[in-house]
Amino acid sequence: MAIATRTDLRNVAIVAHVDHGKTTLVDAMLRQTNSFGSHAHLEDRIMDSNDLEREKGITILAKNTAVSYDGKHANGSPITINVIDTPGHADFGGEVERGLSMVDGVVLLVDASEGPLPQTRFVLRKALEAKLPVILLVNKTDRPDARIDAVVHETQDLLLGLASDLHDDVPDLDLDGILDLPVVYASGRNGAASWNRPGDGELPDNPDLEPLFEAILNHIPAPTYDTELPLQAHVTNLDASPFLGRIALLRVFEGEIKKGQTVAWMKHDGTVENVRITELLITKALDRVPAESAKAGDIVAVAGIENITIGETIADMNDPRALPVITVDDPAISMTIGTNTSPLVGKVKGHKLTGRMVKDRLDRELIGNVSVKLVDIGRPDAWEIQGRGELALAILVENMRREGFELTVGKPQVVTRKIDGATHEPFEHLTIDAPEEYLGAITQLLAARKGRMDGMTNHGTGWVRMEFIVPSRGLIGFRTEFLTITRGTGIANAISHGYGPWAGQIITRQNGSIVADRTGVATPFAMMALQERMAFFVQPGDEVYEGMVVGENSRADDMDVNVTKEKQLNNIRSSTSEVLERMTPPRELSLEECLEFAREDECVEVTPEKVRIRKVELEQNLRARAASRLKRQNE
Ligand SMILES: Nc1nc2c(ncn2[C@@H]2O[C@H](COP(=O)(O)OP(=O)(O)OP(=O)(O)O)[C@@H](O)[C@H]2O)c(=O)[nH]1
Ligand SMILES: [Mg+2]
Repeated sequence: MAIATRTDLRNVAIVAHVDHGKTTLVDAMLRQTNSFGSHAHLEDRIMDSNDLEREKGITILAKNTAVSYDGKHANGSPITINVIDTPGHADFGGEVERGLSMVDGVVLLVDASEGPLPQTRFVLRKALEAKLPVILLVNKTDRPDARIDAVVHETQDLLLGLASDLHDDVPDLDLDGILDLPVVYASGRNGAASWNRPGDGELPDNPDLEPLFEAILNHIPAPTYDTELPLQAHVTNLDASPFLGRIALLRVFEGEIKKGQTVAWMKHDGTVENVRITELLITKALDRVPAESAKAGDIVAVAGIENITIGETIADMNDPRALPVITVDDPAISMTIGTNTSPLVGKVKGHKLTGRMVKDRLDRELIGNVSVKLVDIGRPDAWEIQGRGELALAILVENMRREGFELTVGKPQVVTRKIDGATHEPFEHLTIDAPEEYLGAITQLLAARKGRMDGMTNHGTGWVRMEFIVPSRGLIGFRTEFLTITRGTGIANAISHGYGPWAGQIITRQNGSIVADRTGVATPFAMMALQERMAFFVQPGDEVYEGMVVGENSRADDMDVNVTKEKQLNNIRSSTSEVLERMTPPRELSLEECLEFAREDECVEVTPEKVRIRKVELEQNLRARAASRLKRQNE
């Protein structure tokens, strides 16, 4: 065995809780290594390249970039740093786990004001499990509410806690090494970093990111490999290009891979197929450029292997050796996705309507997205899809909608398990930051959702941090209500807390639905008469159908109404425009809000133009009969 080191290379992932500034920091790293040339115009958060990411302002997919560093810590020859930007939102945890499988160390960002939050814990735990060295970067030191010293201590406590937790599972964990963690202070948005702690709310005393690069070069080990071993590369991510078709991102662990070479593709099912590498690409800043070969340590993309998936191995054809599979946490939330079965289906030409199209699209999602699962529920037109959280599933639906699909989407449910004969459900660890005055209301809200308080700290700033263990089910539809009771000020974050016994019935919505009792067009006259008693989701002129939910009742029960009535309701003659002026504008629900709002007997109709909530059973008579049957059963 002869071990060699790639001193010209580092592979590092940037990990953190959502919004702590990862993507913005990567911008600064790209800019300061002149990765764009002098002419290129650089937008903010350049790595958040897909439409939904830009719209929502969050990272959804882990992505890699490569910068070439030849500053003063490079000792004369440039060093390539592959940087993986990961998403911070808990629903995309699978992306982080996959990102970690490509790198030799992580930069852990922690917001100088918010401190470590649930996803910080999650990513840090994953990094420690993978025995990756950690650099702590306290970010946004410029925030006026920064509390830098306290945040460093909280992070060290978290690290210590996790390390002792992990001690049993990972016996050879290097505790001293972990606790001796380098701390860099930065304001990523200003591209400034320093080893010296700035005052709270101040910029670091150094104008560039040199200390961060220094930390990466000194604390993230250069990739090593065994010069006698054959090619072994792991598929860690997938992409597609209109010209090259499927692209697989590989981390090469041993040996060398060449363009034109025939390699062994070692599949999940245990079979091995010989394939030719028709195109080999390396990443330079934001582009992929053709290359002739790549060596152990490199992160490269290969094209031309049509059905390759994440976690598979590319190996030497004469001596194929598989790498371990990449595992991700199990899904907790499921929902059904099927063809659109509403009477308004297919109103616009060119939409994707058939079960076959839906199924093909879902199958394709499975290939690129390791954190979702597809379950056959024995229907030709609907399937169950499982994912880490509501948002992850909502994003899939949103993407399909933009691709032209019409769908019926069921209410999100939790994925239960039978453990020793008893039903268990997933729980979440929920962390809440909110002004003190809302403490009572928040505790009440969570009690109703079967949450159990697990700790409370008062920062002494008028804000409190509360921690709860709560069934994942209790968090469906939680956000809207939480924001209402805290007047938009509260911050809530949840991560998976494993499975526990079923917590019993949870009532998440107090108000009933207003349901259209016939097909037609909503009229101002009908709506005027009803608006006292409800909040509408539709406006005059909108098409409605029997069984469609058109609003929220101010009382607890459902109510069927005629919103299409044409007759004027009073003696005073008023023009339509006058009536419209006196009407309360409808509440416009986004896709996510619709999914949150829907009850068990409701589902969501999704088309590229509109999202509507509807009853699963559209016909009023059948619904009434089912309801009275249920009532009799409960008596
Ligand atoms: N005050 C301050 N704000 C910053 C700094 N860096 C980033 N921000 C802001 O923080 C917000 C989140 O930044 P992002 O870079 O998208 O954060 P992220 O960690 O990539 O977020 P996710 O990928 O969704 O987890 C943006 O509004 C940034 O403008 C900083 O150094 N100081
Ligand atoms: Mg980001």
